Amino acid sequence: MRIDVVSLFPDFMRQCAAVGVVGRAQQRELLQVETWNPRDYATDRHRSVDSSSYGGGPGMVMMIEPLRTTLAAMRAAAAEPVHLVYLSPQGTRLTQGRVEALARLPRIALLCGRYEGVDERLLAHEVDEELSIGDYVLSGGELAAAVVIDAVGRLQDGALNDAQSAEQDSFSDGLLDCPHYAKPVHDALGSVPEVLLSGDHAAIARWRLKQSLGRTWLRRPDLLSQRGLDAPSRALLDEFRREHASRRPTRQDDATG
Ligand code: 4FM
Repeated sequence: MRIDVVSLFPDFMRQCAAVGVVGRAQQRELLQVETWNPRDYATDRHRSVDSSSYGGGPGMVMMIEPLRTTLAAMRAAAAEPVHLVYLSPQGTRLTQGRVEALARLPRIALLCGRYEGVDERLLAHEVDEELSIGDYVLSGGELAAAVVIDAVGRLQDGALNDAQSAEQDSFSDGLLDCPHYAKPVHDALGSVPEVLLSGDHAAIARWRLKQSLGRTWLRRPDLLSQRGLDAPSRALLDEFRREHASRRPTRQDDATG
């Protein structure tokens, strides 16, 4: 898959995409990230990409012309149509489902805004989809684009090894992830749950699903109502609830009740 990023901070975007699983996916040629800087397509002697906002007010707005020229150059370097995503708090919330759909496309482009916004006419004519990574305000679209590159890049075939496989992810089945434990078995902070040491793979899978159901119920009940539960999962969650009601309180109860 190829991802083209239109940004005034191309070095930052390349560095974001160069680390960890996604960096390795690029080395293995499963993913290609290219950057386009609108500043390079500005035509006046100051290489301006922004101007003041009609209607008044303090902020600057990214102008149509440098962006249109940049996007034309980007699209001219593509054999196929390119699905252009604009990142902003006004977009549809990004979900793992949307990430999975984007990951199946051969090519997407991410448009990163700066200043107070991008000229609405450019957005209306060029953008296929507006996405938000969450209800908070960043100073530009770059970090949101980096989130998309990471989430989409790690799903490319061969990017994850067996241990990391995407089937194990939170949300892959609409539930939160179960707890994980590393060495040592016994510590002053507590012991690893015994079932995880039992070698009984069926019992371990059952425990993990129960924990996933229980945590989703405690922390993200909205996800459970979306998903609905089959009879075995409902029974497991009931078991979790009974154990949860009779457990000793923990620090996290301050936050989650
Ligand atoms: C976006 C600042 C465009 C300026 C932003 C411009 C964001 C988010 C975000 C900031 N993007 N999810 N939340 N962008 O805050 O995606 Cl011109």
